[in-house]
Amino acid sequence: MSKRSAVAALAAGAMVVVLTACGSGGGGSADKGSGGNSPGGKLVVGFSQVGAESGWRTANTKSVQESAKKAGIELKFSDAQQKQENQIKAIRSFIQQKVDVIAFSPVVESGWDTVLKEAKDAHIPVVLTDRAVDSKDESLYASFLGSDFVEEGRAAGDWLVKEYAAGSGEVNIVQLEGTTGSAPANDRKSGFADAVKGQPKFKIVASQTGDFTRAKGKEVMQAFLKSQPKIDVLYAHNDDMALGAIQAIEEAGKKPGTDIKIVSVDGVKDALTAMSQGKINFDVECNPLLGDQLMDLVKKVKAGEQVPRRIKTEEGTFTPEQAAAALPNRQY
Ligand code: GYE
Repeated sequence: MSKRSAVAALAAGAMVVVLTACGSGGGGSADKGSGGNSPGGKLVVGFSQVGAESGWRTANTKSVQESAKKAGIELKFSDAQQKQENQIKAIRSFIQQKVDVIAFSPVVESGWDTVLKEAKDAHIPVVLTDRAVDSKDESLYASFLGSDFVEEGRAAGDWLVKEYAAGSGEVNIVQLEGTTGSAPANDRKSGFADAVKGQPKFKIVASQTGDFTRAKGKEVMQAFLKSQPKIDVLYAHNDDMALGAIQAIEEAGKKPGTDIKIVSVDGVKDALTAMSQGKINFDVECNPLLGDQLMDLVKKVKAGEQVPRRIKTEEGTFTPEQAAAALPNRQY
């Protein structure tokens, strides 16, 4: 599936490279045993997912589950509902069950050292996927597979700089931030700030978290519209918040994409549809289809093979024309 989406995006003129490595072996029934190299030699992986907060996340979960099945890996899946304490509990339970490998997407960057040390002491390797941790001790995890969120933020900012080229007046920006303390919120914010810094005409007049959800994106945008007399641009850290904000803007009698320009991140189908209707002006792609690469990584880690510390997903960007061209083949 990742290959197909890459082809679609390439056809649309966006630069998308998905490094895919398919696992082998058939699917099969789940092993309810105490885990760890279950009978039949099936690899058991404990996977702690952030939640189901966005279209990106839903696509990511589906990709991981389908790829595990395809690779003949038993996946113990746990949804943390955007709470770190739930992820810590899930990881402890995976340790108890003696899974072969633990994979997880950390909801926030800080506060993982203790539980990761517990996994290390139990000799269970950990692979990070999608989001990073800020642990200084690199021996606490084997590898990190995911996007470069700083680059994504920078791409959003670079677009803005081009859009408002020399001569244009003051540009008031409101920012919808992702989950507080999460790697994509921290990095998309800093990458964007970096791209517009040194150009005083760009003013971030309000910035608040919308927790990566549509409902919160709408709510916070409503508040921005009330408190800010002039908003030129909305920068949303993900598409779901942008889509919620679009509703708020329309309900306030304004035209999204025209009265307020919108730049967002993810590139999910609903956002590409909104783009083709002129409601989002620029979207930076973040690829959720990490399943095949993750399963390949997990197998290598379990086999004791050398793996890269950091595996980056390469991504592109969408203009409205590119979005319209990519839409018919978009999988998520
Ligand atoms: O952009 C957002 C999701 O971590 C890259 O999490 C992911 C982000 C994604 O909720 O939609």
